[in-house]
Amino acid sequence: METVLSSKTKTVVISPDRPFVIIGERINPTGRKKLAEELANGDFSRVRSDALAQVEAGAAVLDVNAGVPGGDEPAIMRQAVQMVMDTVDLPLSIDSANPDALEAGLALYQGKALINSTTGEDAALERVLPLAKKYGAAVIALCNDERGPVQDPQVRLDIAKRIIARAADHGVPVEDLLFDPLVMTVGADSNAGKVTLATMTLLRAELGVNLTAGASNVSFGLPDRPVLNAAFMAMAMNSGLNSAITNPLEPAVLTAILAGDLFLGHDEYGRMWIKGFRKREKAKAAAAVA
Ligand code: THG
Repeated sequence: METVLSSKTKTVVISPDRPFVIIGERINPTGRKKLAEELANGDFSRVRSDALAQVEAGAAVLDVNAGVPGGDEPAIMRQAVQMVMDTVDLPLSIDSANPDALEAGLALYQGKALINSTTGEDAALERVLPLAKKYGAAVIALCNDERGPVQDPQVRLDIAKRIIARAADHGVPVEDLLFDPLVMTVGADSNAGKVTLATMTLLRAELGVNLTAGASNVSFGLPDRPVLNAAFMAMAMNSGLNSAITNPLEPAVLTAILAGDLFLGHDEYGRMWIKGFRKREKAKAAAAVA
């Protein structure tokens, strides 16, 4: 199962047989007051610096979310996508629950983008699947529907099956779907981690599909989030997660991903692990001199 994304000149393949794909989460004003203010005022300089920093840290795809409270989301999305395209050359994940904002980003994006996202709700599927078809984009499919998130892996699997059927009706193949098992904080429900991990295992075993997740959600509201995010990432990779919307600038998360790839046989001779080690040593040395 290969999900292919592309920018003007770069192709990224998400597959169970390949290294984990990091989708950088940082271009998102949720929980970032300063960024939200800047976006509302037409200042996209932090979008540029966040794009550069995440790519340098190892992101293969960048998520772009323009959801500023009270803001003109389609207009902000357009400008943010343009800024990212002008800055870096890699596939984008266009992140919005608003179909107009999704289309604003898709219409000017040059490449095969990732639409983030549709749910299994009829209304969402009927709006988002035609966009995927029209723009040749891949889509993240959230495993929830009219009922909201259900704490039962079997229900999440059934929703995924239904999304596959509806996507086929619209001419969107299963390879162009990335399933999101729904990551919610264990700070609110101590079973949330277990349910999500079981959903990943079930989706992989029953459907063989590619997966992605908003992995940092798992620790909302708790202290020492990077440690939790890193531990969750390693467990999730072993449950079949092969891409995630996460923060590559967080060293604990990045090293957990590199270690996961090594342990899962996706890093021959430990090349990526050793390269990452050298990069960290170099950064340490540079910081000591400064
Ligand atoms: N699934 C899919 N898409 C998603 C999510 C998901 N997109 C949004 C979100 N969830 C994933 N992205 C983030 C981005 C940031 C954070 C968590 C998830 C985060 N931010 C810090 C905070 O809010 O405290 C702020 C960081 C900062 O201050 O710099 O935790 O589940 N398909």
